[in-house]
Amino acid sequence: MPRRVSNLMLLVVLVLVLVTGVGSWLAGTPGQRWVVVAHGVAGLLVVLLVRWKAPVIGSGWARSRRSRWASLVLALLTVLALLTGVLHSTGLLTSLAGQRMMWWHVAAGFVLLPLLAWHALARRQRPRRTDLDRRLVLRGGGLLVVAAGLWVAIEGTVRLTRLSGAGRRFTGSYASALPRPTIWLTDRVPDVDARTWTVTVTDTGRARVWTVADLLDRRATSLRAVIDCTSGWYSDQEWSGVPLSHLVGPDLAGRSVVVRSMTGYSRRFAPEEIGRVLLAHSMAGELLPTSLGAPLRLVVPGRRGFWWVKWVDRIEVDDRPSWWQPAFPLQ
Ligand SMILES: Nc1nc2c(c(=O)[nH]1)N[C@H]1C(S)=C(S)[C@@H](COP(=O)(O)O)O[C@H]1N2
Ligand SMILES: [Mo]
Repeated sequence: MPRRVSNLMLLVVLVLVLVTGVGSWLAGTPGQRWVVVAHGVAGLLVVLLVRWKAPVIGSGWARSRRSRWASLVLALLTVLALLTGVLHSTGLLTSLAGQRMMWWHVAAGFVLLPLLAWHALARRQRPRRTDLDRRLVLRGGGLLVVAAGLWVAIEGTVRLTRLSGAGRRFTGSYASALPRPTIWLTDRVPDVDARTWTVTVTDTGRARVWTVADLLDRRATSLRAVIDCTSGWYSDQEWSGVPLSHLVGPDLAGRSVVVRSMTGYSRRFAPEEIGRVLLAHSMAGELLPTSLGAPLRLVVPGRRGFWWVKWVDRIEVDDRPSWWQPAFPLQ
């Protein structure tokens, strides 16, 4: 393969890795499993492309440009991301220096991102129209088949040898007996006093204020649901509380519902989703501890953990569409 072509192919695959990696955080139902599988296969494609990249790295290094050190760091971070990905998914090693393997994997991915952008610009390769010929399509297809085969072989080996990776959920997460108190980014556990806590529900100018006692007095609805954090764990629990549909609506057509934490953290939901969302006060028959969102937190079956807003104190119905929010929380 000409160097230009293998360089470009590697760039395309790396972009695919990053897109499916972030996409894996959105996978909440088994039907979205393919994103997580695609991430694994794309990662293995990177490994296969090393064969063509190695001579490029060799001659680049020999040119002794000062920026070669930045490229070296990029290479090391790529190796770290690949290694931590394999260690996490096989279960060979699930934590390192007090952090879960998934944490290292995500950290490597994020630090790598700006370096990759710089490298791709500084060592720009101009694609030629003739690059995309039959040979390239065949070669690309062949590599994809080999990568998929490797993925199946690794997954099969993990199951046959009963490595702990075999017990992972379709999202790649590991079971945890209890949910792990988790902060998305920079949020903080607030001071909570359930006796004075209120939830204000507003809908087109009208507001209704509920105390925790009001909500505890209502007959609780219970359901089993899995909370599955993007940091790589999940926990299957019985949650009890008040269905969100008892507090808002019913005429929500064309509108959406924002659920806010006392901390400012929030998520917006489409009307058709509200039916399965619970405003929970209890887990496994006990009132929630503060770290897990007391006095009231959301339970959103089929959605990843970052949708399960903790310390809820405001619920607002407005006319904005449900996609009117960043794809991920910012705090
Ligand atoms: N207010 C608030 N709610 C939040 C978060 C947060 O940082 N702030 N973290 C989210 C994330 S990333 C997850 S995985 C779950 C974790 O719930 P737990 O701490 O009960 O395990 O809460 C979600 N709700
Ligand atoms: Mo999370």
